[in-house]
Amino acid sequence: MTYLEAQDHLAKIKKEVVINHELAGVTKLFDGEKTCLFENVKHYEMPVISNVVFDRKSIADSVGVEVDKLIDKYLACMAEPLPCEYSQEKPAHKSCVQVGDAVNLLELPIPIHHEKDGGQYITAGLLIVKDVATGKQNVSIHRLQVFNEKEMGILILPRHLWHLFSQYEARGEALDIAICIGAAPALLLASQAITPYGVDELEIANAMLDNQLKLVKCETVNVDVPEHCEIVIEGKLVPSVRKVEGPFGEFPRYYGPAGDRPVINVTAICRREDAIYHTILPGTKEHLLLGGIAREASMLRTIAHTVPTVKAVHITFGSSCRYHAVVSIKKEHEGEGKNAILAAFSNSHEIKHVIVVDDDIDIFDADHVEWALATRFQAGEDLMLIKGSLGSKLDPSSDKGISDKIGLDATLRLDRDSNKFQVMRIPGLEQMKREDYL
Ligand code: FMN
Repeated sequence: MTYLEAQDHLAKIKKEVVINHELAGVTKLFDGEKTCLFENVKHYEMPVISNVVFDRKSIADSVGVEVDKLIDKYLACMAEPLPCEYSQEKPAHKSCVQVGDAVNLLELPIPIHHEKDGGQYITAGLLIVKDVATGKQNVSIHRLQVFNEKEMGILILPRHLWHLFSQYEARGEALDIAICIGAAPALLLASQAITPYGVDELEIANAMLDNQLKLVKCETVNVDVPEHCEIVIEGKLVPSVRKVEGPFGEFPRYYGPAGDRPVINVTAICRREDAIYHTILPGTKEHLLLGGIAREASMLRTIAHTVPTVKAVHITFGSSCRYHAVVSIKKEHEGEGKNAILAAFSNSHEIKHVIVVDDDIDIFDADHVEWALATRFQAGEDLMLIKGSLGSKLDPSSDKGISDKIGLDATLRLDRDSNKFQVMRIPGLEQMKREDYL
């Protein structure tokens, strides 16, 4: 809070706000600009916070680096995670504990965000599970629909949580889970890391936080959670039970459909006395950037295996931080632009359009990228079209996820006529300042 206020990044919403739709609307008004602290939520004592991180700088600041070093730091921490120690202190989130019959999710200010959402959704919970065979934990964020006081539905795409849950389900056993709401941004970012199964994302977060992350044990489940968070919901992912969850307004700004989904039975709710409830409004910069930065890091690493001179990757907001990648390379061999495109596609099935440019182009400036396309790209030579591969099922233009993809190589040929591509320049412009002429 102190940081946000010092940076003038905090909008304190004093007016009474209704939890359904109105809270989402105000969050949207400040999307990309400010964190919203809702101090007066109708029918609830607990304040709500949204847009906790809202641009690249706020994320970089949260892990103590400059924006242009964020991906490097993330990759370094993924390469060398740091095991966490247990805290010896009683954590603040254990000052109010509900167990058994006392558990009541409906007391928390959990919003309905969009018009056709199936109900109230928890969207900013770090879902932690422990693989008891290795002691390593897995952390991920999932949309969680509140069904009643003690039950939630969960969407689990086939990644690491699904991998562990399906083993328990095959044995007819429930999987212990904990959901942490109101944890530090570094933990949210670490939860999105694209790693092999078995890498503990809390250890990545600990590396990002310079070994300051301590854990505490849960009350009713065998899971360790961060010492500092506002609310911890404990529960069991039950085997062989499915209930209808959804629809839900998702990151591409369309609704994900309703379907039969696994169910969590809540066994405890622990919270700070003065807890603040964090919600992530789907499709906002906060939502998109958390996934986008993780994908940029992963794609940079993959492309570097085949094009070592890759400089940076930008997965754009316009593509919901999922579908379009702009890649800059320092081309040293003819054909590397197309190899970078192939590597980008191999990195993520969600990627649909890739543009590769030379390293004199600012890939975070859409006009600059378009200029490269306009003046360095010829479709007959530089366009790669791939038909009928797997894309994102949430892209409504795909056929149940089957999608065409294109790669655009807008790098200059190495044997070009350098006179034709001489970029015009005004001598001395770099040193000139407007104020000196006013
Ligand atoms: N992944 C899902 O499978 N289901 C979801 O409902 C879901 N919702 C998300 C909501 C937000 C706000 C964010 C940032 C991500 C969401 N994700 C969801 C993505 C996963 O959290 C992410 O891919 C994570 O890295 C998966 O971790 P795992 O591979 O360790 O299972």
